[in-house]
Amino acid sequence: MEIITTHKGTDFDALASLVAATLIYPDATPVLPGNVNENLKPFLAIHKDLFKFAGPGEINLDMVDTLITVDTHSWGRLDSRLSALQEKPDLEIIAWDHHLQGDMDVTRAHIKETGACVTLLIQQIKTKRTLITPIQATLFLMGLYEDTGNMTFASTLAEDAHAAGFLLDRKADLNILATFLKQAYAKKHKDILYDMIRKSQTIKTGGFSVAFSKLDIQGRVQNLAMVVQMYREIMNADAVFGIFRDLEQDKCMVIGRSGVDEINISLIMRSLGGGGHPGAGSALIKAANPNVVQEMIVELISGNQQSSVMLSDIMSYPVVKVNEDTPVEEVVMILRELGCTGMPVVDADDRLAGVVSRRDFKKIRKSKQMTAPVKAFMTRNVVTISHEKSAVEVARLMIKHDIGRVPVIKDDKMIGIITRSDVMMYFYDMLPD
Ligand SMILES: [Mn+2]
Repeated sequence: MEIITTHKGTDFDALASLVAATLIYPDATPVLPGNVNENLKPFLAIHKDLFKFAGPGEINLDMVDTLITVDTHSWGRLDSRLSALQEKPDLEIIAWDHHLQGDMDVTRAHIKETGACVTLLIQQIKTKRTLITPIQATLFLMGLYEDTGNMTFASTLAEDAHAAGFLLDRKADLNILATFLKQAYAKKHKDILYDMIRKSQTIKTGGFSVAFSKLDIQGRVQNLAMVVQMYREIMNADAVFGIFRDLEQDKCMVIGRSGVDEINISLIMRSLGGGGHPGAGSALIKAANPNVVQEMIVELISGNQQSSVMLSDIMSYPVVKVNEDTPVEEVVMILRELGCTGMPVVDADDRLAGVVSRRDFKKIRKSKQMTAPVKAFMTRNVVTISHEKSAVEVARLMIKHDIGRVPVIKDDKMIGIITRSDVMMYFYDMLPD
């Protein structure tokens, strides 16, 4: 006998993957865990007859020879009534998962870090040309939207968007989708969100703004991750962390979201004993003080920054510069030869005195001004940046001052210059090795 199951606290991605797997393995029995996510209940209440799920208690485990698991491949995340399967030595395990971590001894793995797990199954359905109904397409799209935050989470891949396009082609109903996905926000979530904003604290680290909110919560609150996602959108920070302390159980739930590559939530959460994706993840820490948890995260982020790219790695050097006494006509010639629009000007001690660009020479009216020293025409208030700063900070300076060239300063000396194309190369990951 073959069974398909997914993780407890089943969310839309897990449910969608479970149903999608029944199309790929028509002979297998889908087993829905006893404990499902709160926002799934109204959907299941209406659609129950459509999907013939078995309960974990109804399965005779002695008969099971193949376990197909979706959206998880960790024994601890399955309904505990299935845990005896762990003892079966010749159990065949097929896993479809978008989490890389898992402790199952998998026979056949379909594991890839996509935004939603259901994407992996949809790809298979697409290849096999399996027919799907509009209702199935709607459910699959709900899973896809929920796990990718409507395609906005950094973990979203092109594959997820292709899968969404396929489902819309198969008549997924966006009205139904909006109805059921919206239910995720109950009054409790709204209260938590308000509380998070009220207690929010933004910290600057490594050129990034990171918002933290620490709250005490009572009992189990489902869908905290979506609240944290809304919190990120409102705070407009590069990364956010919600630290939720359950006083009764003496544990902290940490949920993180990041919109920048440099802050990898998966790495941070793994250091805290949890897991996730680069853009989203969580960890459950026993007997922890929320302030200490926050300090740990700040330390992990600043640690990450050190290993990331420094300005000195992306800047252009050596810098072509001129002395402030150089005649204008000579500077004009140098600029023309190099094909650049401007360059830095230094004093006799090789300290940055200003910058000059072709624009500055528009002020020239008389021909004898061409022999005047360049210092008469250069711009003296130069925006510079310290060599320890990040690429994000230099990009912000360029936007703020509308400049395309920022000298990099170390110990009072100019060691290089950052241009727009240097920054572009960095952001689009085109750095030479
Ligand atoms: Mn998932």
